[in-house]
Parts: sequence; structure tokens; C-alpha cells
Amino acid sequence: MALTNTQLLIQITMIAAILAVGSSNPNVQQGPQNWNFGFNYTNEPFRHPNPFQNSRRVIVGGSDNWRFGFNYTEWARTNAPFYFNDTLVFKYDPPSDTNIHPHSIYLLPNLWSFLRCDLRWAKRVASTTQGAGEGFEFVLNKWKPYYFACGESKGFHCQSGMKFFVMPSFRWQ
Ligand SMILES: *[C@@H]1O[C@H](CO)[C@@H](O)[C@H](O)[C@H]1NC(C)=O
Ligand SMILES: *[C@@H]1O[C@H](CO)[C@@H](O)[C@H](O)[C@H]1NC(C)=O
Ligand SMILES: *[C@@H]1O[C@H](CO)[C@@H](O)[C@H](O)[C@H]1NC(C)=O
Ligand SMILES: [Cu+2]
Repeated sequence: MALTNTQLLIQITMIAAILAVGSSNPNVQQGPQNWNFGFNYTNEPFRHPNPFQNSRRVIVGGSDNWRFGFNYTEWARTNAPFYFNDTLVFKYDPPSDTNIHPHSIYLLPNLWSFLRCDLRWAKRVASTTQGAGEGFEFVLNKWKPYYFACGESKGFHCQSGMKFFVMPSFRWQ
């Protein structure tokens, strides 16, 4: 039962249409990877026909960036799902005369330390200066839960809302 090229193209277009619905978040930009299966998609309305190789670039906090006084648990909930290979971008100002309470990024080892903002076994992934400019990029390239938190002020920033949890999912789910 050989499919003609037209039938195949129609099927791919339908799959792309279904998957395109999930990517309408304003904080999300499409990543650089882009396959086209060797077809010429110039006349197609869908610019990202391959659902598996498209990674998103998500600014953590959106226009609020990574800051004190913002609830990132709430943000992560409204911006879910996150996908395998998505890039999270953390933007925050480095320490300076006008910025005496800078931020950082830590990964907490488990749900228990996440809930308590217990930083004792946390691993620092970005220092107070690494969120400057274009921000610090973190790729969700493992299939595991990620517990992010700000590590400054001995857990006070974390307790005030600067923490969130992400479990990347696969696009075909
Ligand atoms: C795709 O189509 C565009 C415009 O119709 C054309 O300029 C381009 O050469 C085509 N690419 C391929 C690989 O056929
Ligand atoms: C994730 O990214 C890696 C490295 O760029 C790539 O080899 C892999 O195929 C990607 N996996 C998925 C599911 O997108
Ligand atoms: C952030 O929002 C979550 C979910 O709405 C809530 O459970 C939590 O208490 C909030 N955290 C802070 C520090 O306000
Ligand atoms: Cu902080």
C-alpha cells in the first residue's frame, strides 16, 4: 500500500496542524533546529513541520525575568508543559551599587529540599553574574524533574517565590 507523495504531505500537514496548536505561548520562541523532510514547504502555512526536533526557548518569568517578589511556581504552572530539549533562559542583573540583592540559580536534589528551600545539597548552576545580558541558558536535556531555586539570602529568595519545578515531557505525548 504505497502512499503517494500528496497523501503523505497531507498526513504530515495534519500532524503539524495538531502540534502547532501547542506552541502559541507569547513567551516562547522557536529554536533554531528545523527539519523539512526534504519537502519544499514554501507554500505551507506551518513553519515548523517536524515536532520532534523543534526545541523552545523560554524566558523564565517572561517579561518579569528572574526577580524577587514573583511567584515562579505559578509561572511554571501556566507555562507548562515544558519539553525535552527546551531551553530555559534566566535573565537577572549582576551585583552592582544599585543592585545589592542579586540572584543566582541552584538545582535542588529532590522534592523535599525543594518544598523546604533547603539549599544544603543544592548544586549551583549559575552565579550572581551569569544572568546578565542575554541571560543564562539551561537546556532540559535529561528526562528527570528539575527543581530550580534562587540560592541567595540563605533560602529567603526561594521561600519568597523564586523557585519552580519542571518535568520535561516528550512532544509526541
Ligand atoms: C522551494 O520553493 C521556493 C519558492 O517556490 C524556491 O525558490 C526554492 O528553490 C525551492 N527549494 C527547493 C529545495 O526546491
Ligand atoms: C535533543 O538534542 C540533542 C542534541 O542537540 C539531539 O541529539 C536529540 O536528538 C534531541 N532530542 C529530541 C527528542 O529532540
Ligand atoms: C505561589 O503560588 C503557589 C500556587 O498558586 C502557592 O501555592 C504558593 O504559596 C505561592 N508562593 C508564594 C511565596 O506566594
Ligand atoms: Cu534571588
